[in-house]
Amino acid sequence: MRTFSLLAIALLSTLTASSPVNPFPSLQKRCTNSADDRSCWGDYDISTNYYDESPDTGVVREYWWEIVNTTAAPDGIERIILSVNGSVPGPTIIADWGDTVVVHVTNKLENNGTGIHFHGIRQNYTNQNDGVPSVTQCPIAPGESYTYTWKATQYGSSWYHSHYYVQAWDGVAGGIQINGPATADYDEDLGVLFLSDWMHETADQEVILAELHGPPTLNGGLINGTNQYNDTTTGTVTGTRFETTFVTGTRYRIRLVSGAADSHFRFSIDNHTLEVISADFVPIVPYVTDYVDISMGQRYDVIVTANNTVDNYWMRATIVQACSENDSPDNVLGIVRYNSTSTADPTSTAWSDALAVGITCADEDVSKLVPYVAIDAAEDPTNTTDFTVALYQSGGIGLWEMGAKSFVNQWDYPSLMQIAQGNNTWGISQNVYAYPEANKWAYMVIQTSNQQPHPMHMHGHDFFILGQADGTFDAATADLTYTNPPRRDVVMLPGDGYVVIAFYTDNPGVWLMHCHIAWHTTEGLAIQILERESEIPALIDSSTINTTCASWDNYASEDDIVQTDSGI
Ligand SMILES: *[C@@H]1O[C@H](CO)[C@@H](O)[C@H](O)[C@H]1NC(C)=O
Ligand SMILES: *[C@@H]1O[C@H](CO)[C@@H](O)[C@H](O)[C@H]1NC(C)=O
Ligand SMILES: *[C@@H]1O[C@H](CO)[C@@H](O)[C@H](O)[C@H]1NC(C)=O
Ligand SMILES: *[C@@H]1O[C@H](CO)[C@@H](O)[C@H](O)[C@H]1NC(C)=O
Ligand SMILES: *[C@@H]1O[C@H](CO)[C@@H](O)[C@H](O)[C@H]1NC(C)=O
Ligand SMILES: *[C@@H]1O[C@H](CO)[C@@H](O)[C@H](O)[C@H]1NC(C)=O
Ligand SMILES: *[C@@H]1O[C@H](CO)[C@@H](O)[C@H](O)[C@H]1NC(C)=O
Ligand SMILES: *[C@@H]1O[C@H](CO)[C@@H](O)[C@H](O)[C@H]1NC(C)=O
Ligand SMILES: *[C@@H]1O[C@H](CO)[C@@H](O)[C@H](O)[C@H]1NC(C)=O
Ligand SMILES: *[C@@H]1O[C@H](CO)[C@@H](O)[C@H](O)[C@H]1NC(C)=O
Ligand SMILES: *[C@@H]1O[C@H](CO)[C@@H](O)[C@H](O)[C@H]1NC(C)=O
Ligand SMILES: *[C@@H]1O[C@H](CO)[C@@H](O)[C@H](O)[C@H]1NC(C)=O
Ligand SMILES: [Cu+2]
Repeated sequence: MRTFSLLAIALLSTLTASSPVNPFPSLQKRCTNSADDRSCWGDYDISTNYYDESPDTGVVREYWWEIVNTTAAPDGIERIILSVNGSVPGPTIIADWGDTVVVHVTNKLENNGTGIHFHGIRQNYTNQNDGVPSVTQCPIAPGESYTYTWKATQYGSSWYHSHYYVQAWDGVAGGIQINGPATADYDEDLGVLFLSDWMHETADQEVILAELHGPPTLNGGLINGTNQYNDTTTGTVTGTRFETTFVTGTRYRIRLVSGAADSHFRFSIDNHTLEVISADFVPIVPYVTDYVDISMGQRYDVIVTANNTVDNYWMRATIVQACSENDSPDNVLGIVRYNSTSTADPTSTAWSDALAVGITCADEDVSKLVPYVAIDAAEDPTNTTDFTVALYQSGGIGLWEMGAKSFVNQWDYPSLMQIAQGNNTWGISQNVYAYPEANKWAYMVIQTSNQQPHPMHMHGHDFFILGQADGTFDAATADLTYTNPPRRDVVMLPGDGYVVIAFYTDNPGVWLMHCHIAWHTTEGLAIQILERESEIPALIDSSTINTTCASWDNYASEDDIVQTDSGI
């Protein structure tokens, strides 16, 4: 396996060998990325296998962020938000493939710890920068700072978010854009378009309702941090829509990122098709569609050609009601204008099916998500673990489990500290699954007999989706694909169904795997993958773990902080 693109190697060596004018072959750019050749990227290109190699630009992109408690009215209704530097979404991280990203985070909150996770980022041998309080660090105490450093070995679109309690859904989240090659050409990159659901109470109020009564009804959604809200009891419409202007003939790349707490979106633009070029961080063979279904934590990069009549068109992030309650599911709208001086609302009609009536919350069909760099998964089921996702009640609170137990890890004793101390006594609720050997395949069969679908996210890896279906998994009859299956970092576990995924043990660390529904993360739907434990101590800076934890312990004891959730 790991079939590195032989074509690219061959091409490169041919070019460098037959290039007498350049005395520095390693500096020779094979080609220049341009609107009409997005497949190339200097000495690398779209066929480079980025699990094996990535450029080394030497460029460092450095950010200084403050996590602050403020108020905002993204849909015209003011409420408390917690955020990076006061905006929702926070500042976008923009880097090139092969750059190093450094983020200095200062916790300016009064009453919460924090920690920033860079979703989908592989953190190749940099587990300690994964930003998960209770797993890779203690929470950053109020007044304290923490520096995250990682290399962009992948390219594409994603987001970062707090992994402390439900802070991400009070606003501590923002986009990540890593420039690199693409599987189709476009003229202009509009950047990350951040899709979120929204509530007028804070997420930490909503999560308590979720625990006691099940998922609460949310109030709407935002497109890149803004939208209108129509209070149907009073008829008052507040807020402003996201707008963008198209110039006829231009091909736009839009990086769709779902940062929703508990909503599955069907995204579309009236009268415009979407050419989908990547799923999460994985470039795919392009396909054209009227709409794309995007679940929590997922990303799709799409190219939209401005080839329609000069007019105004709705952009829709319809909330699919089959898996969550929302009082404005059809009102998550933005506007595409060809005429920038127009201020009228569009009168355009949705594509049939774009309003998502009567559909289930499902992923784009696996048959469409064909990775451009083809990699096969080995057919070797010796390391298969079976997981059953289930809901149960405990002390009047709903908890989810997928491992031995509903997940709980301690903020003040993160897994990496436990590993650094050589303490191999894992508690049952820590749901630790050990993969000690390097460069082996591991398989997971995740099954549920509950009707609720779950977007399952793995840290530290793209996994391979071998199977995804309704019903009960049966090894004898299941239709599993090992030949270039879809790879990504969030997959929807269908309600009353299963997924079979594989990953390759090429990244030592302790990696969380969890459901990305905000409430379910808090309610324990998670496990830890303990990968190549013997190699982890050499990779960690235990002095940073110790000082972060010492500050946290001080704060927690002075302020009587009691951890009531899963720790993630
Ligand atoms: C990941 O890290 C390992 C260890 O430092 C290194 O050998 C490998 O080249 C890295 N992979 C990529 C794609 O940069
Ligand atoms: C965020 O705020 C910090 C502190 O004020 C400032 O130094 C930094 O430039 C801001 N960053 C962005 C991206 O706005
Ligand atoms: C944010 O401010 C509000 C109002 O002052 C306060 O009640 C809340 O505890 C603060 N939240 C955090 C996380 O500091
Ligand atoms: C975080 O702050 C919110 C107020 O903004 C508060 O309700 C919540 O209890 C705090 N949670 C933790 C775990 O510190
Ligand atoms: C969305 O907002 C982010 C953060 O402000 C910004 O970087 C990005 O360009 C915006 N996206 C679009 C499509 O306007
Ligand atoms: C707001 O909702 C009311 C009641 O459903 C509806 O009559 C009205 O047209 C809506 N306003 C806008 C601007 O969509
Ligand atoms: C836009 O799409 C609608 C519904 O699909 C169709 O009826 C209409 O003719 C289209 N308009 C244009 C200008 O293409
Ligand atoms: C617009 O461009 C898309 C993508 O190239 C194409 O599928 C579609 O047919 C074009 N529509 C029109 C009205 O030309
Ligand atoms: C653009 O919109 C303005 C304001 O509605 C209008 O006066 C103008 O005629 C429009 N231009 C075109 C080319 O449609
Ligand atoms: C070892 O780890 C377990 C689980 O986190 C914990 O309960 C125990 O106290 C730890 N032992 C020591 C000696 O720290
Ligand atoms: C697979 O499982 C066996 C038995 O638990 C274990 O010995 C082996 O090391 C595992 N392989 C990997 C990749 O960790
Ligand atoms: C971190 O703390 C542990 C336990 O107190 C101690 O054994 C270790 O030496 C400390 N490491 C560093 C680098 O300070
Ligand atoms: Cu879930």
